[in-house]
Amino acid sequence: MILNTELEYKGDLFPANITDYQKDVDVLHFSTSNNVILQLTVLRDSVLRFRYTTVGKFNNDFSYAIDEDASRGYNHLEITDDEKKYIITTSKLICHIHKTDLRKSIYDAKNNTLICEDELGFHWEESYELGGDIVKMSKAAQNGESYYGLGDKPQHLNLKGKRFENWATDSYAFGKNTDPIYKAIPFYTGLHNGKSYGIFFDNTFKTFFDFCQERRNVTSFWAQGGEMNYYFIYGPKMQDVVTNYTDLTGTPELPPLWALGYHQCKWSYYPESNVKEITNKFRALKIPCDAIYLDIDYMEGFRCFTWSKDHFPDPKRMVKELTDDGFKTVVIIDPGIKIDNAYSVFKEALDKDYFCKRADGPYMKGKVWPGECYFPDFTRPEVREWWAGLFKELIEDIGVKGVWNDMNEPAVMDVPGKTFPADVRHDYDGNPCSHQKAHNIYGMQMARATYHGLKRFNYPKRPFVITRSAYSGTQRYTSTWMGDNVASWEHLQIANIQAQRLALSGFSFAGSDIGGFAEQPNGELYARWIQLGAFHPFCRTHSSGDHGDQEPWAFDEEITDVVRKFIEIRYELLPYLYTSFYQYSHNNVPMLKSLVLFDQEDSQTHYRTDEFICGDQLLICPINEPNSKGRRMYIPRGEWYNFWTKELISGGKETWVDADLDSMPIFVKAGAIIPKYPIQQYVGEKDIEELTLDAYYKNGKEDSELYEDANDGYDYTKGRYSLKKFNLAGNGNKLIIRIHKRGEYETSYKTFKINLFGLPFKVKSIKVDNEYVDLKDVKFNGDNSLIVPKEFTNLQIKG
Ligand code: MIG
Repeated sequence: MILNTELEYKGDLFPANITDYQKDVDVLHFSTSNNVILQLTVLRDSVLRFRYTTVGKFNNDFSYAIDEDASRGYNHLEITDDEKKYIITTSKLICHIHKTDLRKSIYDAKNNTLICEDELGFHWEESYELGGDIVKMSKAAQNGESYYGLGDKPQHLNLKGKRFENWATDSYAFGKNTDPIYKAIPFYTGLHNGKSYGIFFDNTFKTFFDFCQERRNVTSFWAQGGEMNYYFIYGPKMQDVVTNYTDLTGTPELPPLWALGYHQCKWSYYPESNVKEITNKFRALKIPCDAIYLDIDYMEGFRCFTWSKDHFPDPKRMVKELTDDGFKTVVIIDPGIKIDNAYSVFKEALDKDYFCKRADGPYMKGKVWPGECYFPDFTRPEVREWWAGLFKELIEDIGVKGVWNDMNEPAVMDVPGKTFPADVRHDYDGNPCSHQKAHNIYGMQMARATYHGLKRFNYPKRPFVITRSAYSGTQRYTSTWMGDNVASWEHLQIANIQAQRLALSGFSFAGSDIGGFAEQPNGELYARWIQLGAFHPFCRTHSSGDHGDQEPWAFDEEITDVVRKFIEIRYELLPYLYTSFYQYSHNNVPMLKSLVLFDQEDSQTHYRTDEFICGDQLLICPINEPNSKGRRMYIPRGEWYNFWTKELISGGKETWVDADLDSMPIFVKAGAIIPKYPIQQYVGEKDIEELTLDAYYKNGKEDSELYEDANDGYDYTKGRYSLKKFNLAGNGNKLIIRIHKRGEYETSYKTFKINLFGLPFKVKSIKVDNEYVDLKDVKFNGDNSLIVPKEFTNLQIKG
């Protein structure tokens, strides 16, 4: 078994000297005298792929992670060599490959500074037990280097000094040091000397990453099988590293806008009367909510695609009534299919031979909620197709709008390892393999099949899927949550870190179980958690049944008011969040930005964890401790307005910020134009008759964006969207706002209400598109707000 640590284990093998070099356009092959081949592909000027074999021949090249639409192409490629090395030069990078041992060094092409260098480089250990190799890579750590990424790890944002394992694991009530948990996202970014690069180790076996834990100056990563196959992505801006990784592994299409609303969940709301009681209460208390979830108890004996006749006698009617009240119904679907010959889903899969099998032929039998189950092999295209088809009734007929995939690590009860044994067979899309290789992508392939089912049967509306397990690239199909967290203050911090970490690992559409899944929060903790969750791309309260109620009104009235207030802020900010989603979906930009991602040149940001930017102009910092009246936080460089008091503050320093229970530290970047909807109880409740723009004066320039479309459906792909770019420029006693519009979508509203904050002068004149406006004609109130037609292109305000 793997004992690897580099120092402990002495059985490592290494590449020998290069004996042959071949080039086929942008794919280079370097072969050594001991049968190692390095295949180097130049994907982009800043993206190189390194792939190794130790047997002189590569296996079929196949990846679930890489998006088929990933960009490719470079401006420049030149290959030369000297006595010691090959030199590959693109417009961004220079890569040296040493002739004696295949080790590599990568430099920034602009100034020849070292970015990343092999220490031992590629090496391997023969795996007599499993077959093949344990493939390893080690790199020299640079001075002051920091590391970020790896998906859902609950530890400090900066991974330096730690070692991690990637093996999707059901982790009820995990803690800060639990590793691994539900997801396997083998991507990280390194940052040193102001420059950032990323490494995506696209290997689905159990992988390990060591960030200077074993040896102070070395980082390494290795896998229990498969190929050493990784992508090197250069920034130097971390944001470019993340967007390039996200481009490589893909982004989701836009979700329906309601999916960015507030969701209420519980294990479990049943029977129907209980569901109605909850949804009615939301409306009665005027707490906005768009989605209600049904956990496993809605089914008949936990059989997927069935309904409990006792608890939900007429699901179609119920779902319709919920829909009429603005609630979208989301139901859970697990991978385990109950062994029951009278159950059609089971029978069909058995007849068609769709279930996973053990190495010697028997089916993979495991106990989950329904009792003994078999499990579909989602790595087989026909099985995914069949699975997608199973959603017809649920979606098309009954009207369910979203599906929640749980237990897809896959989790199995009462067995060692809590998952399939290693010998289970998978098709792996025509590359048959054992569970060792398929484990980490099993959940992803389930969510993918679910997504295709929803997309088909919900058409022309957009699908909504949420998954617990994921591998790199899963974000193309589904949103995600962090699994079974705990109602504790520490877990509030963990949720904050996980959401940021997932965003910088390409997976923005994520949120925690607000309030905690296990145990019971008090009202204060719940309120503080809603405050954070309101600024996460996915916003849902969820909790397990055995620990009491966890609805916005489950505490006292003061708490209910705080919860309502923050959910209302989220609903006002929907156009801002949707624009941010558009920037993610379209430009690969993460929806949350840790401070290090926002300003990597400021070394103060490298070890910050609490503060983050939501979208690109709101600075958020949750209150993580009980009995707080505020907290100290770091304000990044630049000018920021306090969201509540509109007071202007210069960043680059730590400061105390007041935040009683009904508040939290929120700042707006100076110059920002923040679009706002009126408060609605659910998306689409109101026709938007006027869009509010909160414009924050800046002495200088700032750009903002507003993306809009029909909020559902696919018309936007045919040009029916509206993308407005705002340029705000302030200069002494003058403020100019310009708009450039793209796209053919006509918004329902005719006017903007512009709220001006921070104006350093008293308004004397206003010009809209070069026409002076009579100050009496524009509704220029004492509160510095004015109403202008949405078609305006140039607004000039003078003091
Ligand atoms: O073994 O479906 O993480 O969100 O409520 C527990 C019941 C199974 C685990 C999920 C949780 C869900 C629960 N599930």
